[in-house]
Amino acid sequence: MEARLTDVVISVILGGGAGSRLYPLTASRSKPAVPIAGKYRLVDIPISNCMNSGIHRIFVLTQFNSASLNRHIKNTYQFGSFSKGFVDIVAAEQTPDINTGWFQGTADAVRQAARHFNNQDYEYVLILSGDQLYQIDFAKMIKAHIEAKAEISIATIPVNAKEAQGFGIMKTNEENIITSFIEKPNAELLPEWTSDTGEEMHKKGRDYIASMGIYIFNRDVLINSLKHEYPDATDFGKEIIPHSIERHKVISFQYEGYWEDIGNISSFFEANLDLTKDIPSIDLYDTKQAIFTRPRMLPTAKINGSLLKSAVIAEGSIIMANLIERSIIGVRSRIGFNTKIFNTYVMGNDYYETLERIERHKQEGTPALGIGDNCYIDNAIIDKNVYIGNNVIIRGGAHLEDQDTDKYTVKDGIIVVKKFSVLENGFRV
Ligand code: ADQ
Ligand code: ADP
Repeated sequence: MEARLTDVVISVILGGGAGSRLYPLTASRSKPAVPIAGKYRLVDIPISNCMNSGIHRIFVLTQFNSASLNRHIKNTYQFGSFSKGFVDIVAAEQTPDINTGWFQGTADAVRQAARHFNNQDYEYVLILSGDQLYQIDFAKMIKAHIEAKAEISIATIPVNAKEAQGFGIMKTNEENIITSFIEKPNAELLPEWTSDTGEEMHKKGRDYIASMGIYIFNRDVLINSLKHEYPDATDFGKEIIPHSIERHKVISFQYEGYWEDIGNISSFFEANLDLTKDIPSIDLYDTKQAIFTRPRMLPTAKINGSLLKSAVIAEGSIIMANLIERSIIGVRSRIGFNTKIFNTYVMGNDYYETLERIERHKQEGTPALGIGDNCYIDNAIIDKNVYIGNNVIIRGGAHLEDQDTDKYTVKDGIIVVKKFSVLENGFRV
């Protein structure tokens, strides 16, 4: 099955629209390049799921093609000359013949990218979101799609009423054929959209069948829909899927494992901190469903006199801190003496400073790369390459209002320190 899958399926990953929901993490990088879990990037999740499912031809659609995303993809996903595998980045572009501008929405993005992928030999397209955390075997979904002789399949998950308002919600018949679909129904409409999701799900209040934004399309159905049937449709959830229910055989592939949409700061933060649990919802230690990333050849982490509780520490870190609790410390982090860190995702650094440079910072009283001495950090995301001095206090929480300054942003009580920010000695939020 594995060898065949990659011959008949190509995968298209929706790498992000305007990226405003993850601002400021997307201020200077495209969404697929946003770091997660101490050493990975967002795009590693859907790509790894494809690889583990035997799908090796992958297109990543992004609004801008940053140098770091390119380098990451090029240096991570290499296929031998005997493989047809590749991971290609397709950026929104303006060409002289078609005045494309930015991708308008998910369907528009795939329509424009079709000229890059449609010269491939394939029968099915797997369309994936770039901002979800899960480990799914797509081979099973494709098998179900083929066996049901479906034209479109949608991966679905039971959700509760509150969540249902943020998703595409559907009804199915006994053959799992989707009979109706509504994108993000408001509270008044909800009662009409409950389904029998089984006793176990019903007990948890998960009575709605939600689209995970993961689709399989037969080749001709996709190209026809985008080019001929709905040439002006910009979105799958709002337009293509609801219209297709009437014309095509669209089936639901129900999934009940861990799946988390991490499209905004608060869900991104929680999903990262979930990894500090004894048994996290996503298993990064399961080699059968490994999440891949760029091998960096970094030295080991070095820790001196710190108390670590539920801490995830990435390679290349140098830690003198007093206490780190329920936090993720990313690659090449440097954390000074007597510092305490709680409920925080420190993304780490892209480089080290030399000992001479660090000495000069000391003499000049300027912060060095990393986090200094005697700091207190709680409820925060510290983006890469920040220079945090000594005696700095960053205390997030419900008491803070949403705000955006040149050095940090507050969203839902979480303080996000921006990439390359310098927080001088004694700085307080
Ligand atoms: P949303 O997640 O709200 O709902 P959308 O904002 O369209 O849908 O994003 C889907 C994915 O595509 C995201 O990863 C996003 O970053 C990316 N994306 C958006 N615009 C893009 C563009 N122009 N170019 C490239 N990528 C882009 C969708 C479905 C719902 C379903 C949820 C599940 O519409 O029916 O329930 O996903 O999360
Ligand atoms: P990683 O995958 O380890 O996070 P990348 O290789 O994608 O890192 O990014 C490293 C980035 O850091 C590159 O853009 C590189 O140019 C940049 N970089 C390396 N050294 C320095 C430095 N001394 N100052 C500023 N940027 C640097």
